[in-house]
Amino acid sequence: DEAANVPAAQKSGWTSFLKSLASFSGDLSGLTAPPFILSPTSLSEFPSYWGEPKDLFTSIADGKTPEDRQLRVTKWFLSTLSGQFTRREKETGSEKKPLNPFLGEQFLGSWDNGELVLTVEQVSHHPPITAYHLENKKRGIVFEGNCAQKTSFSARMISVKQVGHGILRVKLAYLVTLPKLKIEGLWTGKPYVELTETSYIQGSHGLTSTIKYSGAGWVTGTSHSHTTTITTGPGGPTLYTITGTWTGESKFVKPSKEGREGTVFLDAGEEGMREPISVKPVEQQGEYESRRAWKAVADGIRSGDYNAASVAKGALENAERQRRKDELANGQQFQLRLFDLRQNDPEYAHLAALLKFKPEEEDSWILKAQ
Ligand code: HCR
Repeated sequence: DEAANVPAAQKSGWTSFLKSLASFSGDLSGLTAPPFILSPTSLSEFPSYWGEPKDLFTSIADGKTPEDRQLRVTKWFLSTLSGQFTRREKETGSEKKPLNPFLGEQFLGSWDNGELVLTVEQVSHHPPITAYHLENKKRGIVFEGNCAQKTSFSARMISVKQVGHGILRVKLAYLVTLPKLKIEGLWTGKPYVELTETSYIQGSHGLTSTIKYSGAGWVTGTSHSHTTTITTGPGGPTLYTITGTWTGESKFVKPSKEGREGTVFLDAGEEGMREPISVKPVEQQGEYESRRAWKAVADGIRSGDYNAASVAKGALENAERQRRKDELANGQQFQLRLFDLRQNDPEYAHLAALLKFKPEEEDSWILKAQ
């Protein structure tokens, strides 16, 4: 029985879901999936993974030199990956299909009693694009970005290209590009994520981190592996080489400066290094906040009342469709509440040029002044 992890009553639903995937490319959010694979969490919550290693994030501001800061930014980035890409599989046994945020959906929360604040808004519905802003004002550090996904299906797996970028600002600026992912394990009904190819962190001072991902059956044969180099620029001499897994330990290896070879750079599996975000209780949230807006759907999924979940989801989606129709009829355009669109963002263009990277899109979303 190949689909061993699929509940008996949902096996035929799963098979037709996989068939519909095979003939599909674009945005997965529209596909109806069988209940066992539905997640009660909206994609608008995912930017909280950037803030979970909160101490590593904030300590970027303690970096004394460009090199020291580049190491700290790289360490923070690597430490976010296991939350982003393996958390759900670890906690629930498989990756699941998140709720598709509605236009203007918000996710608001913080760490350290409001010192580190996350603001998220769904800035586009078709295609789905999420904008986020993570800031510790006291320490003068901001990470702001946007993300969208382009999915395609091949060789029994889903390939997800992340579109978008983040810019980290702390004295200088850092462009953070996002890795590609593959969703494997579909046939057995236990989807999980592996990262592939390369992502970069380009500092405005010139230093570049190049993170190469590999999985089981690849170079190292170990899943969730990476080899990261910090160079004086794209293709420049190597200052540090770091290798290991982004879910566990990474070490400095040759060539690395200052006799660091063999020492530990990061243990991403260390307990307590990632703290979940704090959000207001649902009753105190605003009407556009994710957990309030999706409550009935999430409750239905959690309690196994999929009928209630699907009725509530239909109601929300119909109301959204009606809003768009009304806006069209009244000649109005939806106004974002938290972010402003910045087309051809010059800061992004500058950093992308340093990286010698030809971006597909150059739009950014910037948090409105509050
Ligand atoms: C691909 C994915 C939705 C997008 C998720 C992203 C890329 C969102 C931005 C975050 O910063 C990082 C991130 C992590 C997730 O691993 C990734 C999700 C994994 C699965 C999900 C698909 C849309 C679900 C497909 C349905 C399958 C399980 C049948």
